[in-house]
Amino acid sequence: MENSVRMIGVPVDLGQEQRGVDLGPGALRYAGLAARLSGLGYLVEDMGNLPVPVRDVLGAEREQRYLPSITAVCETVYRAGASAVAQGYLPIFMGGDHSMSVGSIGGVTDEHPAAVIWVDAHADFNTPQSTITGNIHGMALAALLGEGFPELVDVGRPGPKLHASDIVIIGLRELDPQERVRLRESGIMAYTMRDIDERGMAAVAREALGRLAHRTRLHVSLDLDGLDPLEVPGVGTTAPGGITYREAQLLMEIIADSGLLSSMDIVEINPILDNSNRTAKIAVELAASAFGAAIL
Ligand code: 4U7
Ligand code: MN
Ligand code: MN
Ligand code: MN
Repeated sequence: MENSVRMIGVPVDLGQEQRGVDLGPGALRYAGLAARLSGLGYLVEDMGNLPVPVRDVLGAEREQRYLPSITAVCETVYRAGASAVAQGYLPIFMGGDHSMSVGSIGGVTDEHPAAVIWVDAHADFNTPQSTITGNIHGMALAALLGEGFPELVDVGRPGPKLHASDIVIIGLRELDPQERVRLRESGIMAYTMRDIDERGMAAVAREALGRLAHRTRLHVSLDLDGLDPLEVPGVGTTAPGGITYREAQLLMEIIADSGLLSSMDIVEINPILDNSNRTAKIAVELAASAFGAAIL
């Protein structure tokens, strides 16, 4: 894969209610993401943050759950992702909440398809009909498959951006009732915490990559709430019993071995809830492993 990384900040907090995820890009910068990746031999370019409207001035959109602004942000993210890939960069999208992945994954698949490993406690597979909270960060994966708000489905280019067979979810442990039915019917492969407990992360990671072997490019969408909240306190939507730090490292190390990593999201870090930026520091270590930092 390419040797140049482009960091793209997306300080969006409109996909959910909790304040603070908009500070994620800064937290990742302060935790040393650029230096860590340069130390691995990558040329790292930080393009700064994309423009995102501040929630406090969007009063009128509140009852629409900020759909117009989220759509506009995702259009911008899409273009940034598509140009990064076209220019030969490996983009790292620094969220922000998970709604931004509608733009990032759309953008990186603009020219060539990619497989996606979605690391998350949740499936983010709700539609406006199935959701309980109404929060759009819980609808991102559904939109990428062509379901839900048409504005989100059509970000960047019309229609679905992924097939069910292009995706695996790892770390799943919390689904809403209708979302669960939808996910089962979708054919998406999801490795739950039970699978990780029973089989171990190495087996899960290798099988996941095997299922995605029909693609030559791999996007990792890392929602930090996939990890156990005891290890990463700086996330808004916590679910107990998550992936341990070492399991997450092992997953990233096995991903690095595949040589297929072509882009990455790091989302849902909430520095306001964190403990001395621990969550961003862990995210930097996980990104480093995904980009090939080996222990020995
Ligand atoms: B995240 C939830 F109800 N399912 O839809 C919803 F539990 O990007 C959570 O994975 C969604 O953090 C979590 O609001 C979205 C809820
Ligand atoms: Mn998520
Ligand atoms: Mn989540
Ligand atoms: Mn979350």
